[in-house]
Amino acid sequence: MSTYRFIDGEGDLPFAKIENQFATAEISFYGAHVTSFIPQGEKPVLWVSRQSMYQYGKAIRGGIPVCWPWFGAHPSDRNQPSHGYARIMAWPLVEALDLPDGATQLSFELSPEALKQRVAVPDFQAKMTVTVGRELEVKLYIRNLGPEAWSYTGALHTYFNVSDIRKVSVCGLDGAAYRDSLTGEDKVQQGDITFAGEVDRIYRDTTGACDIVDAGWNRTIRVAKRGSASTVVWNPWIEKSQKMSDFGDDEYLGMLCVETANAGNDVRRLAPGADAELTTIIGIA
Ligand code: TA6
Repeated sequence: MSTYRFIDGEGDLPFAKIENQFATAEISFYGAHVTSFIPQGEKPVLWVSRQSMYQYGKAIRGGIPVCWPWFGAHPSDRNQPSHGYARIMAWPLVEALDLPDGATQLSFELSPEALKQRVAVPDFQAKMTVTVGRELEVKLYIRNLGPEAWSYTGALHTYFNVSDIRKVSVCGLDGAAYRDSLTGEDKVQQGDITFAGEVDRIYRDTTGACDIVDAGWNRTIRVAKRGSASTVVWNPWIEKSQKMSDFGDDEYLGMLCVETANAGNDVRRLAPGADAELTTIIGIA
């Protein structure tokens, strides 16, 4: 029996549901968006807002939105959507595998023609591969099929489920330089990251794993990565939560974003024919 099946989920969007010996998971074809990862015997690892919308044109609020081909605001066109188009477009399934080790692997590809209708981009291949096993591995693979070099930014903008953000710390970024997106200032991280207000930071030259230590649930989530030299940490806290219609006023308490990114000065530039990956590997430590 296969470890995956396809259903019409929230908002009648097509979803893949995965259940194997290691975990359960859910992936929306809309955005190639992982919305759930629950290792056997564990609490959900990913967070999704109770107020999330599931409709074309609006990103699902939570899980792992794919931000590409830019992170944040478009560099020159204010009319373009925040965090690019990948998370608000359909990604057809191209492969579904039950792997020999018992894990499940699904792959999705974005249509270059569909993206070109929205923004000027060269020929490219964009493939999302999600592997659900003891860990969750999510890989964005990009290949430049155009005749010119091409630069992009992006992120796997992961929302993690936590007991109470006030009891959580992020370890592994001590000493890292970061841009504070709230003030525009450049600073250096002193010790572990803790939370007593809105935090929105892009940590530079960070290629290693970091740990989300949740004292409330006595759980540590490890976030490892490949193809990323920047890490974004975000909690909107009270005021910003109240401003987002797809985010409950008090939901900031139960979530934290630790994003595997190509953001800030971590711009990826591909020569013609070159390729790159942006991969996050998530597990319970
Ligand atoms: O990754 C942090 C961030 O860039 C924040 O500044 C905030 O805007 C967040 O992403 C969510 O952005 P969104 O467009 O999904 O509301």
